[in-house]
Amino acid sequence: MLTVYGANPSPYVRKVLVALAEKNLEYKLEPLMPFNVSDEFKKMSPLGKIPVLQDGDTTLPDSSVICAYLERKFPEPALYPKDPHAYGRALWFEEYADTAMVSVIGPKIFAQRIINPLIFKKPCDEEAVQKAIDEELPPLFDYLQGQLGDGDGIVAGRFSIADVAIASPLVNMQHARCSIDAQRWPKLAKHIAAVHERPSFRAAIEAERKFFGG
Ligand SMILES: N[C@@H](CCC(=O)N[C@@H](CS)C(=O)NCC(=O)O)C(=O)O
Repeated sequence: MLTVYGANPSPYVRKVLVALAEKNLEYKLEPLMPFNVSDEFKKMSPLGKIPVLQDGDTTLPDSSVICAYLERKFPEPALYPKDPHAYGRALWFEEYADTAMVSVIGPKIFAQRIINPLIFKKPCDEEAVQKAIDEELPPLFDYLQGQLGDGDGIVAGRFSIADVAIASPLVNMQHARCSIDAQRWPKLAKHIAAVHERPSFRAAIEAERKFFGG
């Protein structure tokens, strides 16, 4: 049995759960919040971060590492393009989402509006949130919209890990009552809505409603 350690609303945990679902793999989610983690957990995840995957004797932290491992061990259905050019681009979009997108949407929007009040009982700095929405999101979305062609995915028109990674933090953005302005970024809004409609994302989002008590 594959076991994932983590919390549903993490964009990185969600990326792994969606990849598992896309590959029709069964798994168990061991709930773990990444605050004041135990020394025991740090043996699995030396940086103290979630997600971690356990597969028999194999224990791996980091969502990108886990997704690459799953692809190698369970190649079909493929989440990474075979063609070297497309493969490189898929890795680039995964990195773009994990770093540039999460660094704005995670701490500056989702943590402010949801995690602070819900978990830390701290108020949201709405001015800082609005500044991130007005100044930091638009260049990220401009770039993605410019990269989208036709088809089901941002890379070579086929759904891939790139779409999973990009769409994942955008779920956090929605939880934080912020959506992609479809007038300004119509192609991106349409693409993300379609990705979020996939059974893999729907199941993840449904599990998160339970996490938030919805
Ligand atoms: N590169 C890592 C990042 C994981 C990460 O930063 N996870 C956050 C939760 S969303 C975490 O565990 N933060 C706790 C910490 O930084 O101590 C991945 O892709 O899995």
